[in-house]
Amino acid sequence: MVETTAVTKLRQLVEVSDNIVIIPHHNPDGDAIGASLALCGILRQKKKNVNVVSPNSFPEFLQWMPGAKEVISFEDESEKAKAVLSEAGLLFFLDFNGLSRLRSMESVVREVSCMKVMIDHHPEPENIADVIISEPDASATCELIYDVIKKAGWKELISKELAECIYTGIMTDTGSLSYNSSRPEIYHIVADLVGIGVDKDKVHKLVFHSNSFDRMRLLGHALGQKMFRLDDAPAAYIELSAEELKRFNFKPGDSEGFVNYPLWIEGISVSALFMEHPDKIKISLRSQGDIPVNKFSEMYFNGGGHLNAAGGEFYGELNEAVNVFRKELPVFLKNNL
Ligand SMILES: [Mn+2]
Repeated sequence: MVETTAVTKLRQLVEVSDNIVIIPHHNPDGDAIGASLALCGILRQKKKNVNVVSPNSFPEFLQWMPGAKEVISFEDESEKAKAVLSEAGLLFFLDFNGLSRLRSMESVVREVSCMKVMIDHHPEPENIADVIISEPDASATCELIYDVIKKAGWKELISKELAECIYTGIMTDTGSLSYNSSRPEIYHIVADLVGIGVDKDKVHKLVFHSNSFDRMRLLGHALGQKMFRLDDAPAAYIELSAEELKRFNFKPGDSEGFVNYPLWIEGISVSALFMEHPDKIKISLRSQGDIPVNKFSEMYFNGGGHLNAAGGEFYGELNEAVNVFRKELPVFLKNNL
């Protein structure tokens, strides 16, 4: 859990700062947005001028959260974002640990000279902040945000709405507590949040029962036509070409979770999703047990991430990326298990 000394420093920085900017990673997910909006809601009650500036926009299924409509997207409103950043007295980096995760916003943030706090749960943090709260064992950044709020003495400021933001991050980063959630702490936090009034069934519906017709059809196509398994490794993968994405009116976020499905097959321990983008092939990897897909992604796909969940990129043709996976994964598994 979060060290009290770090929280004390964080609280002191908040006390002396009026303009605070909270920054989630590029393509923010439920955890990044949930943590950002929860912290934003708390700090506004502390009478601070707080803005959330995201590198780009985030999906519709997270827009119900309090304050979501006021999040400034750097990609869409860069002048406004730059103005807010230039006046910042304190920055929070939430749910990422390297400035490259900000993509096109990185250079602007590097120029901001104020104090910075990072709260994150990804491995191998970079030294990008004055206060670094980095807990790779935590299920979600929202778990850490809850602990920070509690230890800072702000717990009574957590409304039902803010508790639902925190719950969303825990729910989305653990697949509704189905993975990466074996430590008892997380259940104590969920119990507290439900005690505050979180309607967990409502949150589940808002986040997961909000698929577009196109997305459901793309999922059907992916599983029915484009999922394959390896003969010489307990692995399966899905590949989707640019043409297929176009055919199903692909929007960012539509493929969220697709990579998990091959793991539902008996005997499959490694899963991959390959998607052809205009300038590169994007790869998501998942595994079960001790298989380090982050290491595999570092070696072959210019990426990294968690032991059981990693991402990467490949510069070349879709079939070349798939062939690297088919050829190298069996060797990798022999050498790493
Ligand atoms: Mn996260």
